[in-house]
Amino acid sequence: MESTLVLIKPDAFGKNYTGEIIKRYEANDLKLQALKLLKMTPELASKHYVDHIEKPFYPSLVEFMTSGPIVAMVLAGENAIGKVRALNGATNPEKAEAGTIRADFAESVTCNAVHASDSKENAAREIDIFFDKTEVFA
Ligand code: IDP
Ligand code: MG
Repeated sequence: MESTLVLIKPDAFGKNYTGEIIKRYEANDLKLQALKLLKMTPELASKHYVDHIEKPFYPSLVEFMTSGPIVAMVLAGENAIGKVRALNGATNPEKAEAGTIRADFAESVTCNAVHASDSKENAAREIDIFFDKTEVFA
């Protein structure tokens, strides 16, 4: 069993897509192990997006990610990391496969509805950023 960290970003949360997005994960045999609503701070963003700090889009990414509440969750299941990224679709919604979450709900390459961990190492690191051990029900 694998676990992954998913964020529903401020654009999707603000448009009431949270329930529909979680429904898609659950319908694909992914199990919620943790769930919370929070506001990302610039400090939290710099930890979560540590690999992107030097990128030209980083300031606009932080502005967006701190613009409203987000939903953080841990999802578990067989091949959870790859499965969630496939359900989410490509980073740029214009390139996202039909039927994926980003194709259906994302606005732009920055405001793209969801985040998901991209490796086991990053999943463990990101879960630790958002959740205390006592908040994860494995
Ligand atoms: P991912 O979320 O699909 O893993 P990453 O390359 O890790 O994509 O980028 C992190 C986030 O940064 C993206 O989800 C998106 O919100 C934003 N982002 C990525 N590339 C660009 C870009 O070229 N322009 C603007 N924002 C971007
Ligand atoms: Mg990424």
